[in-house]
Amino acid sequence: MSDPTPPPDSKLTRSKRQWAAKGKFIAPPGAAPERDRLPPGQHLVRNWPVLDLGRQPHVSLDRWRLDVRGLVSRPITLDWESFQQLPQASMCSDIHCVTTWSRYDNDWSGVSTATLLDLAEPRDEAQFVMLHGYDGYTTNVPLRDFADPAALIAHSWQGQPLTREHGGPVRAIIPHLYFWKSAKWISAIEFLGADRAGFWEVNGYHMRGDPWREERYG
Ligand SMILES: Nc1nc2c(c(=O)[nH]1)N[C@H]1C(S)=C(S)[C@@H](COP(=O)(O)O)O[C@H]1N2
Ligand SMILES: [Mo]
Repeated sequence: MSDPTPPPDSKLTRSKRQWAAKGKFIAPPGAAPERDRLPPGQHLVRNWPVLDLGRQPHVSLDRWRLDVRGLVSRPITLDWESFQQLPQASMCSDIHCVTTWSRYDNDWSGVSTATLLDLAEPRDEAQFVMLHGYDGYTTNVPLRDFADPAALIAHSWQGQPLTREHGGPVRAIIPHLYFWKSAKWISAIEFLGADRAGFWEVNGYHMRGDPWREERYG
């Protein structure tokens, strides 16, 4: 039988002593325990699954445009250069897909939705947003959720340009709602006075999609 107690100066003992000194594995004050991070009915994955309608459009940067239209005072069409010249933001957030997988710690960079709201100035009647993708996909979100400080129109993930399968060159990220609300290959942001169902919403999915309330189906 081997001795269960490592000698006091072994490598293991030393590293454990260092962990204790640094408080390793002890959550910093104010940090949420892990169970408060995974919404009900979700399980954690380390990979990043690809989900779409089976069509992954090729959108070259010179042809890429983003329209901001509908109930706004200043409709705008951004090309790649003008999009890159807007103030850039980075945000780390978790993905929660309605098919029950969640993926933690995704570093996104792009343009904050707040920046686009400042530019386009939605009118008072605007209460909802329809996001359109180059593949013909649509998804609706309340304006309040679109305007969330963590929401952005992202061109990068973990410091690298978004791959085409994950919605590159640019996709929406609205991290506090189920991931089907985060339109890939985004082509237009349309402001609406009344809610209108997008692709999955017409097919029975929830109009808002809050994972913490399990708003999976409408
Ligand atoms: N344009 C577009 N955006 C889309 C979809 C799509 O089919 N087309 N699928 C949605 C769904 S159901 C999910 S779960 C996420 C998947 O994103 P991912 O493939 O990067 O994981 O994209 C969402 N955005
Ligand atoms: Mo999804």
